[in-house]
Amino acid sequence: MIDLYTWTTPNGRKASILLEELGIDYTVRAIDISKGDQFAPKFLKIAPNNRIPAIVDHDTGVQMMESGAIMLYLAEKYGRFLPEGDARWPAVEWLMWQMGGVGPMFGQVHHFVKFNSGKSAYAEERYSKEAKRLYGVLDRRLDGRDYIAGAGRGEYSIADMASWPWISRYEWQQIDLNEFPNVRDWYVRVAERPAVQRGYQVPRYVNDVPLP
Ligand SMILES: N[C@@H](CCC(=O)N[C@@H](CS)C(=O)NCC(=O)O)C(=O)O
Repeated sequence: MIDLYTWTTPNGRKASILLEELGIDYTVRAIDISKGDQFAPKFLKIAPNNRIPAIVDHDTGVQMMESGAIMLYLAEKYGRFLPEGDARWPAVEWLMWQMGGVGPMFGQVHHFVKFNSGKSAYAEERYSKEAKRLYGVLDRRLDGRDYIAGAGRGEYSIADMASWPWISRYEWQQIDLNEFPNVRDWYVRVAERPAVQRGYQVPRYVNDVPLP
């Protein structure tokens, strides 16, 4: 049995969407980061960086922070959503692209543009420009493909599950998805998956999955 420590954020939803896709039993432990639950000493023992998501796998004794590591761990453990052979490393590559680019940069857009608008024109411009650039990179990657990684037109994988929850906040980022048609079509394709719909509402309902 796996315990998932999470909240209603893109990084949290990455893990809950994967667990829903895997169809395994797991226990949700809500860490309300708006109330400071992430700083509780008990949580710190599991997640030394004070961030969600984190998991404890009671089958193996593994406890882990960092959403990218959690996704790799679960995909490997259950043998799903990480392509085999030549397609494996591109999936890891695009997972790392999300971890190093999309997550940190979009996070700054949310901070400066959505929640602190008017405080720093420089930061708003810098991070919005970088977010748009990353949308462009993803749009080009998805040209002629249904999914980010995998052979041929692609195979749904943890690379998609990692980026999708960040793209789901396109309104916060003031992005018109119609400017990035390949991203828009992929976003809707992934949004239609029942497991994605369920995982989005963990640990609780905030809003319906946004649709362009
Ligand atoms: N690189 C980490 C980032 C995790 C992260 O930033 N989580 C946010 C929510 S999306 C958080 O816990 N924030 C709490 C805080 O800022 O104190 C991961 O991918 O797991």
